[in-house]
Amino acid sequence: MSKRRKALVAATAGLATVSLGLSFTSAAGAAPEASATNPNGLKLIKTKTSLLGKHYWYQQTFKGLPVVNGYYAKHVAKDGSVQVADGRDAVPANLDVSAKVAPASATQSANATVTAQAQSRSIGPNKSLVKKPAATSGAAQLAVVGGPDARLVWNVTSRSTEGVSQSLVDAKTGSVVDSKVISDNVDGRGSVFDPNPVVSTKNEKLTDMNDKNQDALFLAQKNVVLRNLDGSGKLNGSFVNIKEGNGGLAQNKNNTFVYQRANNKFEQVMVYYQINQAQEYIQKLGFKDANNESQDFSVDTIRDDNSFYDPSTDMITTGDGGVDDAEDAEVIWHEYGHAIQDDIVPGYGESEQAGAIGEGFGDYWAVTMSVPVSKGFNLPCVMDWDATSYTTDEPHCLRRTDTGKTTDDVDGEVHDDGEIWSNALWDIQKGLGRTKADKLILEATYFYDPDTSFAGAAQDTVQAARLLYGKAAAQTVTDAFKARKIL
Ligand SMILES: [Ca+2]
Ligand SMILES: [Ca+2]
Ligand SMILES: [Ca+2]
Ligand SMILES: [Ca+2]
Ligand SMILES: [Zn+2]
Repeated sequence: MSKRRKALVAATAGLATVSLGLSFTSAAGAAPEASATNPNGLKLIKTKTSLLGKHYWYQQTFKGLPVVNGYYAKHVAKDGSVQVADGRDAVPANLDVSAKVAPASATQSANATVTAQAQSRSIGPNKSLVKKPAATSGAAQLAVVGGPDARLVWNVTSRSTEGVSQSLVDAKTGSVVDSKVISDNVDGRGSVFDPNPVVSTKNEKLTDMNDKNQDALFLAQKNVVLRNLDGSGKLNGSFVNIKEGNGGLAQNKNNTFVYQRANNKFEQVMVYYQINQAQEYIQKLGFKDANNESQDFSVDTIRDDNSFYDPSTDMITTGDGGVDDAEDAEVIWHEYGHAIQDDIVPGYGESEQAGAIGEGFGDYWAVTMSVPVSKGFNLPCVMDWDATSYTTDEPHCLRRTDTGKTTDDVDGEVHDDGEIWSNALWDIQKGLGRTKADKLILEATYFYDPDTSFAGAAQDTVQAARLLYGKAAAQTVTDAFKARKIL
């Protein structure tokens, strides 16, 4: 999070016509700790100590109200010499500080502005279909704006999909005079499994032990940078919003989120990190509108050994049955696969085969996301860690992308039949490499019908391969689908 700084303003600016409400009561350079030496209307808000001295930061106030962005700092060197940075804005001495507009209505106007701005900047052809960014009210605070347009305002902090916004609402007229996003995308720190402890330690013997901390699992954790956070101190950012979490939301004002797996907040960090990885990868492939939004998550909030994507609320929920689902990135990525498809094809999955393609794509997406971090270990095995709770065979896999199933094996259950589809996609990756495969598979998705069939979606995929990479690539894709008896 960066604080906006303005250029230093000369203390005498505008003094001819307006009063700063200041009177220096003693010579500059006197002991700064004594408030009597400072101009009136300053409130000490922070004292910092550096190698060379002390730094006193003051908020400018007017009739007891903060002056927006008005600051005053005193830097006192070890030898006692004082440097002043005066960022105060002039305020007319007769400015009336009684509000005419109620804080609730100021908040409402501010939120409407923030929502409209976020909406106008959101990307994608379906933006009218996606959920509106919701600005939620913070506390409105009465404040004063100085300078040539001095006025009394309500200072409203709102949150939207763009992060944290500050709006200034004229407290006399109710008009929004300024609204801007004040949070930056910041990096935080976290600790995760990547993709899961079975794969990263190549150990099929690990067990859940009812979510207990274990040395072997602690050693499987990896320190990572959490990118694109909005700086609010929560796991909320450009591509992920941890909206609900069992036991409360992870929060840290320094954006440091290091937990062990017995702490439910560990799963929240997993979701944040692994979804951000996925969306960054998608954008690197060139797709700027494949679920390019802050995807909502509800983490560990159901007791089932299950996770799901709910298209009606555009929310992914992960359960904590067996191994907490969100301790395995492949569960997270599988569900994100559904969110990607639902974002690209409104109403996706309206037929059994479309549903199977959805499951197969989710599994494939989990596997392809695992490729760079799995060092080749059991790549086609889906959810190696989560599956330790309910499988005895090693390797532990919920499903695989190399079962060899064909359409002869269709049984009408979407997850089972998804293995036919995921096997084809995996073969495409083996034939063309990860980047080309993922690019053409995502590209093809834009052409899917909501009720598409294996054959229909396969034809879209062949076509995407041909247009992106030519005849030979299209043939590789065709062969992959023929091997599954899809084409
Ligand atoms: Ca856990
Ligand atoms: Ca979404
Ligand atoms: Ca589980
Ligand atoms: Ca795996
Ligand atoms: Zn699924």
